[in-house]
Amino acid sequence: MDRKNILNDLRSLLRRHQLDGLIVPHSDAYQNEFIPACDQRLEFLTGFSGSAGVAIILDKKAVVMSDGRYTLQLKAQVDPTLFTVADSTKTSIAAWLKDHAAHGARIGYDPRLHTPQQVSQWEDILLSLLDLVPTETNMIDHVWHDRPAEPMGQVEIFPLKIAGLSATDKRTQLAKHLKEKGIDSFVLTAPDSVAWLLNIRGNDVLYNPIPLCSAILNAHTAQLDLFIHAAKLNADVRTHLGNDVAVHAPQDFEERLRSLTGVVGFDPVKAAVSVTRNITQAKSTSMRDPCVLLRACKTDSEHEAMRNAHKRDGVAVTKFLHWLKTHPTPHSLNELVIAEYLEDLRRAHPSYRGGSFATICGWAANGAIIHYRATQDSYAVITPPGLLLVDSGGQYEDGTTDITRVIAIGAPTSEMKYHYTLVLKAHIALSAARFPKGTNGAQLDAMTRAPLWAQGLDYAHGTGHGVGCYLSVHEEAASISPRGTEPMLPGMVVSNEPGFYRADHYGIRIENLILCRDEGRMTSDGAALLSFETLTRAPYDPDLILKDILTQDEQDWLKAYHAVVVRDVAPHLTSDESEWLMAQTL
Ligand SMILES: [Mn+2]
Repeated sequence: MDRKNILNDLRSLLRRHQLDGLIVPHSDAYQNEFIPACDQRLEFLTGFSGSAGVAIILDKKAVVMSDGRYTLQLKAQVDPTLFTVADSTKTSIAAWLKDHAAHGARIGYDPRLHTPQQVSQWEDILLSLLDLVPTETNMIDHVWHDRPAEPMGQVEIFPLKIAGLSATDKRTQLAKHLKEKGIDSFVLTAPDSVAWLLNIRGNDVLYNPIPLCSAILNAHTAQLDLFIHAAKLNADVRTHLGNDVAVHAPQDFEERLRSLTGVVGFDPVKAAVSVTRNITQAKSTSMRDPCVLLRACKTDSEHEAMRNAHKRDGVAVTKFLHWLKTHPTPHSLNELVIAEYLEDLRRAHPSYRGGSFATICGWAANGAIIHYRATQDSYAVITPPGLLLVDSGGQYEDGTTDITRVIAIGAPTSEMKYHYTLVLKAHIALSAARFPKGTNGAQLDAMTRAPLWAQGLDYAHGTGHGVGCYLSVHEEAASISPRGTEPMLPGMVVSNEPGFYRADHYGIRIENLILCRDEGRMTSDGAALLSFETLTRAPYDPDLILKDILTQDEQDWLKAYHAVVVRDVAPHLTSDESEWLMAQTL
């Protein structure tokens, strides 16, 4: 594939459409985290395969920009004779256009791929300088002759015994909630929201069991228009969807939007500009996707399902840790081989459906790169002594997992142990926290960081994100981060993943998933007291723990956690593995 010819073709196409430039984002029409091959337009055009970024094509110049994580990858993948590269944390689409596009230039963009929030940011800066032109069709698709077909993964029913709430009940509840807010219908553009609402799962993209689709819920009738390729639905799924769900082709979505009347809600972070542009008769109003909070507070049966999935995942991870810690020749291993071994262990269980994201397996200095990913072209061989960081997760038919463990291979230094133990203290602080209802993510984040802050240490990422139940591994729930303004509520499942990174040396992150629960008693001020139940089941590396700097309470927590791991995991291990696991406690 000759990128120079593609770029020439694209530029002549733009000229024919009276456009002086084009914005090409990484995102797809659903703002998905993981996007199908047919929507990898940025990579097709530029060669850059990172998970975030944008290209801007002008007649004589072109740029590809992404954030600091991808500086090296941009240089390696992008042909410098065709594109310059830029750091999107230092410039922006609008700033770059302001500097490089001619005054009055007509710059095209596909309104299906950008949110109103993004476009209004450009307009704030560029409104009087140039013309931002939404294109009728996607310009890249016209020059992408061997573009892969859209995925047609079969939709599956998500069983009621796991969901705990029927799709009819969910729709009724949601419709009532919308009606109370004066909304006549709501446009759901996030596939994970539609999947949750209809108790269905799909097979269209890697790592996330969503069916690519969108929907419009009528708040008065609780009926739903579902826009999805009919080929994805078998007779059982059709029956499951029932008479209150009308199935339409995805290409009918925009026409249906144009026919809506009354007040129509949409989420400005998730819906595309094309959605708001097509709400022509109705009054559109922006609000948060109402599925988000309902989905975040999981049902009792989802909790039970997730507990079971985590026990299974714990067996795979514990077997993995045993293999790694007792490996006779660790120097024969590398990051890719290790990640594959873990994947094989998970795949051994029939309920496993695949990873929940691309495993981060980082040896030594690579562990300090927070979003590190080994590739066939670039990976490290294990050269003990040192630390290995493995952040991975699985999709099981009844739950999603996400776990990080750090493993010492060879003798760790006292500095490594000190840093590991401080991160462990932070991790235990959140696991063992009790707090009144109303406490938000930022407050919990500060509680978690306190043991690190006390020693002048910190980490440059959030402490926890929501996790779906056999859905997205990065789901909105009370985000435990300095920006987390939302209160933690009973039923939410979030990650607990503090870390410490010594650049060029090693990275430490310890991650479990935790479930927020109501303790059934009140604080002295009459607020419900909440706490967490840990779902993840896998030991920590005792070679990295300095017992002396743990308090008695922290040691007790560790003992109790380890006992639970042994109870749930040991029965599924070989006798060697089981003996090894028993010896992992302090
Ligand atoms: Mn995580």
